[in-house]
Amino acid sequence: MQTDSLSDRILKGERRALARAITLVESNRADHRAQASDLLAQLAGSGRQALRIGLSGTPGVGKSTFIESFGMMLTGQGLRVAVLAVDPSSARSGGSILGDKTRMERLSREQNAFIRPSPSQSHLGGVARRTREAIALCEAAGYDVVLIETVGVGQSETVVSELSDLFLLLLAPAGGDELQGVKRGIMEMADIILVNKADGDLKATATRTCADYAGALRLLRKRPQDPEGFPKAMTVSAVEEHGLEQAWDEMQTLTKWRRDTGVWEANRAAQARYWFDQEVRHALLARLDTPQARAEMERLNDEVSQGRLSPAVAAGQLLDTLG
Ligand SMILES: Nc1nc2c(ncn2[C@@H]2O[C@H](COP(=O)(O)OP(=O)(O)OP(=O)(O)O)[C@@H](O)[C@H]2O)c(=O)[nH]1
Ligand SMILES: [Mg+2]
Repeated sequence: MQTDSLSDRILKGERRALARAITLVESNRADHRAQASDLLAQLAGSGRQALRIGLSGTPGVGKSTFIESFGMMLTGQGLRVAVLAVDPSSARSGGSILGDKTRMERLSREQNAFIRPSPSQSHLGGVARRTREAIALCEAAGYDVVLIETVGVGQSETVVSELSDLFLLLLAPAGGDELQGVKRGIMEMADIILVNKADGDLKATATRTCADYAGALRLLRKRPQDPEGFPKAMTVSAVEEHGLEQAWDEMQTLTKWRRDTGVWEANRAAQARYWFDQEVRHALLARLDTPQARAEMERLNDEVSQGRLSPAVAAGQLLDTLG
């Protein structure tokens, strides 16, 4: 009954209902999780899809500033924009929540915007599931664009790229040898590299940096999910709001091409398979994390260390007891 009305309110696009629903999916309480599952099942048929844009970049590169400017531009065009964050390190010194609230001041007052700070979870698997469910809720609530921000610390980019239709990498203007600092794997995930802070004294450096990255991107293997000219590098200034419309044009060009060629659907299907696989793995690992399983593991550990059982036989016995 209760979740019924919540789902109606979400479908109507009520932000408070959406916020409450996200609180349910973020909760560890069993009754909340059950409500969240019901709710997601009810909303699964809404058929609404947003453009999911992943955005990554090292601390201080201007992610929050970019999201504010870019988000304002999108809402200015009449689009509804949701912002979610994936922040695997709950230890991060308040940067994400406090920083974003102040840096996204204009966007947070915007009627057509919804901003949700990162859930404070230390476990990336848990964060991934919650973010995935939060995205589904935002889509059901009728948001046109969902921006998913993550700080560039390695593994979280993979999570975000597996949740996104487009992946943007925000980089800072830098001297020649900085280019090697971007890991190849992250470069390969990017659909568009945005060299931010292309303004004032940094403009010339940003232009040079952008040309360097464009060169590096050309050396990557051509990807089947891309039309001619992608992935590409561009300069933007989040502060002066330059280059944002061009960047949005490129995103739309790429999106249209992927939709027309079936790459979009194939990518979402592959992501669904990826998350199914991840869920199975996490569920299996969770079964090892019970007092009984830990006690049995302890016992078998002794058997193995004293040479009475082989590791393979002991593992088999342990798995049998999990049932
Ligand atoms: N000159 C210039 N400065 C910028 C631009 N965008 C952001 N900055 C500045 O860079 C600093 C960091 O910006 P944020 O938007 O907080 O960066 P962030 O990537 O969100 O940082 P974290 O949340 O700590 O990871 C701030 O002082 C911004 O004013 C830009 O386009 N040009
Ligand atoms: Mg930030």
